[in-house]
Amino acid sequence: MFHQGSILLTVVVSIVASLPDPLNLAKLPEIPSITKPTPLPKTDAKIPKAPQGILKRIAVKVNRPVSLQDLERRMNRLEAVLKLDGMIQVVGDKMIASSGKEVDFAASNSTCNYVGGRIATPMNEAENSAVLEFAKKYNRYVYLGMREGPIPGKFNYLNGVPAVYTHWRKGEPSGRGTEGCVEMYTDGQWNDKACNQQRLTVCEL
Ligand SMILES: [Ca+2]
Repeated sequence: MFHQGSILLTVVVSIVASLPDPLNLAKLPEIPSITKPTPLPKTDAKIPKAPQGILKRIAVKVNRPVSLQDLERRMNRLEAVLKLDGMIQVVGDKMIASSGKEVDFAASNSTCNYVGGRIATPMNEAENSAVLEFAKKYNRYVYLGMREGPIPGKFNYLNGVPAVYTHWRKGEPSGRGTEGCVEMYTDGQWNDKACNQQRLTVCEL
């Protein structure tokens, strides 16, 4: 029995050995040895020196020199995105924006100064409308960049110059020296008001 099995095994092994190699293993090419990749050329080397750091940083990013026109185009696109989202209002050369926070007049003014602007100070109807957009968006009153001067009921810009444009609600200003700040209602009209209330911060930049 063992003898017959041994013969059978030998026959099977012989047949398998005589079959063609289905994978053609003997002819597979040698696996090339792994070598370090060729380093990419340094992009900095192709870019001429930019006049300012910001231009250079963008140039490296887009891999070509950047002109002031390119920079302006990029900024216009950013501005458009912010407008689209209602994050900013642009009127004339002013950009109006809000922190969305309610604080008193001093804190509101400080916040605006901190970001390089000042508390919103509408100088005409268009600017008033731009500030109003934020009053409506947040449904909150807004302090404006004016204070009552030495004459009761007469309001000045923060540099002391008398306000040239006003949009008082009928009967305002009413404080006669007791309401030193100006707030905008959610219909765009103004009211003189104490400076320690919590009002929406809206800045112009
Ligand atoms: Ca009042």
